[in-house]
Amino acid sequence: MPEAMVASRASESASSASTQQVDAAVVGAGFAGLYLLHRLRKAGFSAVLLEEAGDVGGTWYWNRYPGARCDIQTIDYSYSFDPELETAWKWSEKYATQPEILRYLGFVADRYDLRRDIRFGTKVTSANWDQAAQRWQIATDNGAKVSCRYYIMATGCLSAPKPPEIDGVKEFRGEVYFTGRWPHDGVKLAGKRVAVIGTGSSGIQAIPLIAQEAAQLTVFQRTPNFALPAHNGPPPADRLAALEGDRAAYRAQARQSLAGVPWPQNTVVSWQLSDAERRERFETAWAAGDLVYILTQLWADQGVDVDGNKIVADLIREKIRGIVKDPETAAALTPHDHPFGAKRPCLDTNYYATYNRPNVALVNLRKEPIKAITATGIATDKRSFDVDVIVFATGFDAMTGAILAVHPITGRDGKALSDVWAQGPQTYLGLTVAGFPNLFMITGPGSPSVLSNMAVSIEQHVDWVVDRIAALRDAGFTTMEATDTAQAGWAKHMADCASLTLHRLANTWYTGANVPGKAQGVMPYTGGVGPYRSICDEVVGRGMLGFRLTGPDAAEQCNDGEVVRLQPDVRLVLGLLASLNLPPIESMGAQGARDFVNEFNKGRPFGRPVGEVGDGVLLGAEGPLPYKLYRPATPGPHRIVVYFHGGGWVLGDQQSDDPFCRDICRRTDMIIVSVGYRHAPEHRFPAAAEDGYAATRWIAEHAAELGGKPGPLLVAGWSAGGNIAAVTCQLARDRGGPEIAGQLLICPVTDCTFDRPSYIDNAANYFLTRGLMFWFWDLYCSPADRTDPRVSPLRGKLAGLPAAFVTTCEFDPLRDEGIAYAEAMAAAGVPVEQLKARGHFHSSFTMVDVVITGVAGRIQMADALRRFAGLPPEVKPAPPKLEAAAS
Ligand code: NA7
Repeated sequence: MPEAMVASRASESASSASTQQVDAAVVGAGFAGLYLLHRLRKAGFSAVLLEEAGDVGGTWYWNRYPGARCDIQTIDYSYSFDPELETAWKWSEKYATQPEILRYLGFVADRYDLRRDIRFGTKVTSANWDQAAQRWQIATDNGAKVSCRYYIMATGCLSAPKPPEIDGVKEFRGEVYFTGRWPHDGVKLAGKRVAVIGTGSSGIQAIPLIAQEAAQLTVFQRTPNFALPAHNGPPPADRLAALEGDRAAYRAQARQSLAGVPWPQNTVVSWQLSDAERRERFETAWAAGDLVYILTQLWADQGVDVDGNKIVADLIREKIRGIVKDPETAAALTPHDHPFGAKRPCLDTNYYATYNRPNVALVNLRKEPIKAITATGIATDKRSFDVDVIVFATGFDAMTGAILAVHPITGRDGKALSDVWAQGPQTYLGLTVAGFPNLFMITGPGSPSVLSNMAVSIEQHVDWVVDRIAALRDAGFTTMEATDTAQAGWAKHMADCASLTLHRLANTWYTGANVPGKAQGVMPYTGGVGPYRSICDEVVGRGMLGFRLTGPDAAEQCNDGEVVRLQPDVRLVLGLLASLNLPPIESMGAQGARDFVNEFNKGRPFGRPVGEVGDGVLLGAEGPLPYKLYRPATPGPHRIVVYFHGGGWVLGDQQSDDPFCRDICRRTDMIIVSVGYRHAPEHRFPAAAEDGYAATRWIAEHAAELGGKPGPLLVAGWSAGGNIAAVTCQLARDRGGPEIAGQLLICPVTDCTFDRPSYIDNAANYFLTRGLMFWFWDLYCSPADRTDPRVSPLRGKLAGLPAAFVTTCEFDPLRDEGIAYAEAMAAAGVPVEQLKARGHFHSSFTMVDVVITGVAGRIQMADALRRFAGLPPEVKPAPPKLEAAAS
């Protein structure tokens, strides 16, 4: 008998004595739970939804404090699964209030007749995986137990309020309220002295309204937060027109966007804009009253680069100072300890202006921490405040609390989820956990969740989960469980994504920092909604990669592996290149390929400003060669790095690696001279090698004229340029100078054999292909010459070379010859450091400001150059060190 039939019969007779048998049990009747129930039913599953509250609504059921609203525009914060539902409901405001959102969710529950399968007032007290039955057994505090095949947590991310962690709350004789558990019939504050503790989104929304009603309001602030005016009103006409003009396209764009709201991706970086242009963009964003807009539409580097972020943060600070009249209060309200957006920014209505009211005071807890709550109020270490009411707006045990705090969950072999997550949440895709078959989380830790428009993320998760379990059922499988490999791979990918954005630089509930003793780490997925969706789809496309599927009627299936091994931004770049369907570069002919590269380079971000960029001509092996010189903004003279560009001895020129030269110039505080050496096929081997050496000699001889410090040079190069740099060092040693203090070789060509594993593993899919390398070699060097150390330096004498830093990338055909060269030099007694960059491809480090995850590597390279020159490392705050690739 199908489980659905058993279930419907069982649910009719559900009583505390019997067990309700269903295919799926869902916990939580908020946005996620309601849509789940609808989708499960439509897919033919029997389901029950267990909800502690007395009605639907989830977070919108509990958070009834004054001023509670959504902070994503409500037309975006809505279901999109049913076009008829969309047109059946009209939002009255740009940011709907809690009562209106609650009405909407009630409307949805009625429209799809969901309440008949919801057990309200029912708290789950335990959930255990029953290995023999291959089912979850669930106990509740009200009514029948539940036995289900699939157990799905739709518990939300911010539903377990955090205890106040302040002594003496029980002593207080006045009224105490928590914003997250606000009384349904409201609270009368008129004529009362009120204290609010906490200035996150809840506090910031509630404070202006409480101030209007209370006789006196004292706000206790630990950390000031960035808040922007919501400019609430009716839904903006332009957004509404965009939605109604083409609803399907609007929603589709939201699903592919980074934050789940259909704004285009910004490509202009801050230093491409003048001060006036930046201010204009900022004022537009300030007036727009939209968090996602200001977080994504100003300039592309604001969320990923501290310098780009500081510009917007400073402009907001200026606004705060402009609104708050008392300078001391303004200073206390101004955030300084985190980048804008790294902690959840808030949307407000008259928040800062509220502090100009005579009945409002701010207590800066950084200057006078709370000592205790007393019978009559709050005592700091300096003063006592007598109050009638204390409002705790102190937040939640976010993301994990919502799942762990609900009840004990025990998986396979009696493993408790709380133990498995003791050091922080471990998940695969944020949806599943190894060791917990058929357990799913909607917007769990490891998914974009709170960094996205929840409505969009929820629909994607629910669709993915329900589609998967329906497909399993149809294929005869009964269980699905993430593998340890897949889960560990996801943790690595999460960490890679976290190094992309600035979220890691703030102590927030995103990282668990708001709960004493909680394991720390960025919990939501920072790689974006669109990329996340494509990864989930890829898991399916690759045969449920990373899942073990079992069932009595089917042979076990497990395609084990890690779904993303590339760095997140490298994955995006390669995806974009693949989508362009370009013909192979080697099919374009030398001139065609050069034109293509020039055109391609026009689309990349400009390099960052340096002190000066100039052009000149030097003497190469057989005549003049152009060069480009990058000078730091600091007073000279500076050490000089001779740089050789990439391009397979065929493509590129002295300015084709412009952003990289600027980056290294800024980070090393050295002059970079990028040499325009001769190219094949017009000038074949050994033209490039001899030019490299001759140019280095010329630069050494003219160092003072170039503004350089006397003393040894440094050489650097990427790809074929790395080859020329390596060869130059050998020639300089053998031909009596010039003196070279160190060599930086980035993905260098070092040898003429093509059968190392990296040439085979990375032959086709990572932009620099084996075919392209063959073509470069053919144009530059005849087979008979290829073992000459001037093109295969690995075959030369290696003792006595300058100290080296060798960078290789995991997904690069040249990886293994770079490593071989580093190892061979080290064996010959040369001081060598290696960076084996995991998840990177051949162009990762020269795609400055595109491959953001390359920053850490570029810092390491710049530090190496400075070390070779006897200078201390660069002083900027460094992101975490790049980890070596597993061999
Ligand atoms: P948040 O954003 O976590 O804010 C909580 C606030 O309470 C924050 O200002 C905290 O300061 C403060 N806090 C927490 N504990 C204490 C103690 N013990 N003493 C003093 N101050 C304290 O929660 P919200 O409810 O406002 O918002 C949650 C999310 O809901 C929001 O981001 C939106 O996504 C919707 P801290 O910053 O930790 O120093």
